[in-house]
Amino acid sequence: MARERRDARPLELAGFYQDVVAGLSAPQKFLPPKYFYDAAGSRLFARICRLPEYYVTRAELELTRRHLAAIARFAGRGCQLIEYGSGEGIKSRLLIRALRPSVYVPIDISQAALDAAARALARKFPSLKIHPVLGDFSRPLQIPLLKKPRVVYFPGSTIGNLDPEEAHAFLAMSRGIAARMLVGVDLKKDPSMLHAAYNDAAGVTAAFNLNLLARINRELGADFDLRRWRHYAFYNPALGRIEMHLGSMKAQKVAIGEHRFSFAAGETIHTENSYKYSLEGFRELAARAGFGRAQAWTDRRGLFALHGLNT
Ligand code: AVJ
Repeated sequence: MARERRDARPLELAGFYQDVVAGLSAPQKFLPPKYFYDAAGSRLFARICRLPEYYVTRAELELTRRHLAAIARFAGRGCQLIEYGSGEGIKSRLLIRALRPSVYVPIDISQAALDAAARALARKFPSLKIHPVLGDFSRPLQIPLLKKPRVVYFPGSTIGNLDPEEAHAFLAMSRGIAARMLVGVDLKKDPSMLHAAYNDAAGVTAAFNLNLLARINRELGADFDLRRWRHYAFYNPALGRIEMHLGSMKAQKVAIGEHRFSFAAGETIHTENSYKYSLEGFRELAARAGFGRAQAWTDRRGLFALHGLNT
């Protein structure tokens, strides 16, 4: 017998609430980074992509333009293109123009972003079949499998949010639906350059990080006092990742629904990991996930890589 849900909250909100309570109940408190992207967070992320310190977006766009013909040859014309986190869709347009896929499946956690992107692409490419799917890569999804070859496109170094075991599982799962993958991966580099990219002078990344607490206040009725929290991001060279945290500037308590959470002065909530891989390191990860042949394209400065994985 199905247990009735007592609250009238939509399922999505219930999931958010449960994830927040679970994360803040762990010894090292954490929040899942997928919740950054409400309307305000998505706008802040779009601003991050334009920051002088945040080389990631420009480097990936440059390498995509530079190697577009080779990338299209790798993917194969007329393929089914499945894209995770389609977002603003500038790279998607480039890729679609070059690949001429017969079917395009954009996947995004934001219904608004998905609708806007699908509408814009339908106007640009009237003969392209578009099947948008609402969801995120952290859970298995119902993806319509309509045509071969199928290519999974996972740009933006979103895979960097996963730890290596999760990334391995995601690659292995994707191999089950597509023989080929195009994965954007941020490269290891000078730690001070990484540090600057996540500690921009204009404070946009700090606002992006803090918006997660504002969102919990807005949607879950919590009482985080944003003046008592500070953005804290650093490169952890042993683990090869940027870590973003929110630091509690004094001992304080926060109420969320029936729950009360205590924070010591200087305690942090870990909000995001952003893993960086050497070309070799990512190739090894892909090989362990069952991709036999691999090639990679990089931007001129060697900051970012697009890996073409083939089974
Ligand atoms: C969207 C996950 C690729 O890790 O660089 C940007 C998110 N966080 N600045 C990244 C992010 C802080 C971004 N990804």
